[in-house]
This record gives sequence, C-alpha cells and structure tokens, in this order.
Amino acid sequence: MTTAVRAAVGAGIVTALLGASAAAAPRRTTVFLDFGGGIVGPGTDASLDQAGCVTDPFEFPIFLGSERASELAVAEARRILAPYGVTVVAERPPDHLPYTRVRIGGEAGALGLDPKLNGLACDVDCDDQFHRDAVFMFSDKWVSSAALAELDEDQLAVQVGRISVHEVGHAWGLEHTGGSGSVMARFPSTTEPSFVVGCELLDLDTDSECPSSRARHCAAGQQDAHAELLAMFGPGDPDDSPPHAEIVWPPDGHVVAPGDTVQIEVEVGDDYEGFGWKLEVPQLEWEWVARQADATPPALVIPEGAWTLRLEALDHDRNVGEASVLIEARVPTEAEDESSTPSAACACRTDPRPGLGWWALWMVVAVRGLAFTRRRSSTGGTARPAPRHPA
Ligand SMILES: [Ca+2]
Ligand SMILES: [Ca+2]
Ligand SMILES: [Zn+2]
Repeated sequence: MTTAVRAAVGAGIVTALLGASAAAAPRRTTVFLDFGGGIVGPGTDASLDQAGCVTDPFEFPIFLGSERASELAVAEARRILAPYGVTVVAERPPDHLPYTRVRIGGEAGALGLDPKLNGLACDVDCDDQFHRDAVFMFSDKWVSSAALAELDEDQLAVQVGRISVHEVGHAWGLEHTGGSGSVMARFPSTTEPSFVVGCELLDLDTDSECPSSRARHCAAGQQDAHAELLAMFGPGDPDDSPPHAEIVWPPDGHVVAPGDTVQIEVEVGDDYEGFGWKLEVPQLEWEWVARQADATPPALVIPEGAWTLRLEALDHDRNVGEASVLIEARVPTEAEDESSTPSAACACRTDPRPGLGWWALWMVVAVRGLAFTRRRSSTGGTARPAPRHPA
C-alpha cells in the first residue's frame, strides 16, 4: 500500500522517501513583511510572535505609512529576492509554514536601541540554522504618518523593502559587504541593490561570524551573497508539486476503546525541503503544528466518538498535500470482540457524536519514532539547542 502511494507522487519524492544519497536539495522559505504591529515576546519562533533578542514581551508599533507604501516595500523585496526560492508575503502565513518575519514599524530609539539603526537582526544566523527568525525594520524615520508627497513616500517605501531584506539577509547568515550595489551594504543604497554576484569584501569591525559559510564560495574576508542564497534556497522557479503526506498510523477506520492512546506516525516529503506540516482533529478544533520539520507527532488519548485525523503538509508555493483517517473510540460490541476485522465494523458511521470534548484529547509524551523522510540528515533547524527553543 505504501509503495503505491509513494509511486503516485512523482519521481522526486520517491527519491526523497528512499532517502539517503540524493543530492542535497535547496530548502525553500518564506519572508513575511509584517506591517501590522502587535506583541513580540522572547523566543525563537516568529510564528509564536517571538524574537530571539527580546527579553520581555512588548507591543511592537504598526507601520504608519499608507497601504500603497507597504505595497511598494513588498514589491521591492520581491524584486530583490526573485532570483531565489523565496516567497515574499504581506499576510501572515499559517503557523506550520516556517518563515522569517520582518516586524516593520516604530523607531529604534523607542526600544532603547541606537536611534540611528534602520533595522535589527537578533543574530547573524550562520547557514540559516534557525528557520523561524524575526527581525526588525524601524520604519518611522523613513515613512511616517507625517504628510508626505506621494513621490517622496514612494522612494522611502522602497527603502523599507530594501532594509527589510537586508535584515533578513543577516537572519540567513549573511554579513555586511562594502559594495554600494549590495543589499548587504551597511548603509541603504540609493541605486537598485541586489545580492551581488561574485565575491565582495566583507565590511566588518570584527572577524567574520560565519567564516566557513563564506569560505565555501570565496577567499577569506569575502562573501558571495548570491551564490550562498542560491545554494541555500535554489533558483526562483515555481514549485507546482504538492508535498507528500501520509498517515502511517493509525489506519483509516481504526477502532480503539475510549481513552486508549494512539501514537500517530506520519510520512511527509516534498520536492523541496523547508515545507511545513500539521495535524488536526477538526471536530475538536485541535491542532498540532510541527515546529520543526522532523518533529515527532504526539500520542493522543482518544475520547469516545468518531474523529477525523487530518495531516496537512504545505510548501512555500502553497501547494498542499493532505491525508486523513477516521479514528473511532467506543466500547466494542460482543460480536466485534469475536471478530478479527474490527476496522470493517466502524466504516458505517462517519459522523462525530458528542465526546468528552477537546479537553479530553490529551497530548502525551510520544514514545515511537516518526517515519519521516528527508533528503539529507543535516537539515538546518532540526537540532536547535533546548534553551533557544522553549516551545
Ligand atoms: Ca535564520
Ligand atoms: Ca513542492
Ligand atoms: Zn546589517
């Protein structure tokens, strides 16, 4: 059965499922330009409203520019990132899709930072080890609520896009380079900047923080931002192949006694790494997000009733792979006690009936491994040290 499913999803994924020796595939990603303000708290998962350098939760201000200004900033970010397998959005992605979030608004001085700062990345995240970073772009000094001539606001809005991408560059492990045409220059460029092709001199006050990343493409003290991004995310071709999603356990129609524990096992894969996935039981409004690609799904204690368990995998072009099974928890009838095919007996009822409610669906410690497919074992972000990843 599994083979049939695997064969149906295309050659790239079969390779992924078979594992091991396939060449390391690019890992796509998404950048979320967030103009909406709101809470930022400590932590390293932007989808949980966290940022790595925040110590106490605070309300981040909203962007004061016009909608047109935000659209121009997004367009500029898309222009700069078009050569790579990176999607730029201005609407909050679903939590299960890993993304780098740019909090756009406010001013650095109000946060106790050097007021001259245009933006802030909490870290230079060498080789983009962490996939859910948040960075900041302080937009008030560029585009404020003060009345601006439309033409002026247009030019300033473009800078908002450039500075946002610059900070995201740090969150992907890039450092400052000197060239004025470079997005990674210390100061915002007045020309149309790009991630420059070829080796550029680093422009740093200290030693490089990621010398081994730089050394893959250039001599010491230099950086080829374009080559590094291409190696990480691949080219910006469309991805129209949905992820593979399979619930390995429990099987469809699985019957348990109320309160029994079911350890979920899934198999997920895509033609690109970087996809996200989640599990849900819609009738209970229960959702479990895989915060890391190779997270182990939870074991569930099933309350009495019939429940749909749904798996969804999502790639950065928003192709969806999904699977669902019906699980039923009920006291078996005498006939079923003697039957060896309990799964056939429960196909007759698919409607949920009132169970113990969502509060009875416990997540317990997972005890069995996940049948998870990856193209390579060294996927960034899978070995985040515990103190950096409290969630
Ligand atoms: Ca990162
Ligand atoms: Ca795909
Ligand atoms: Zn910088």
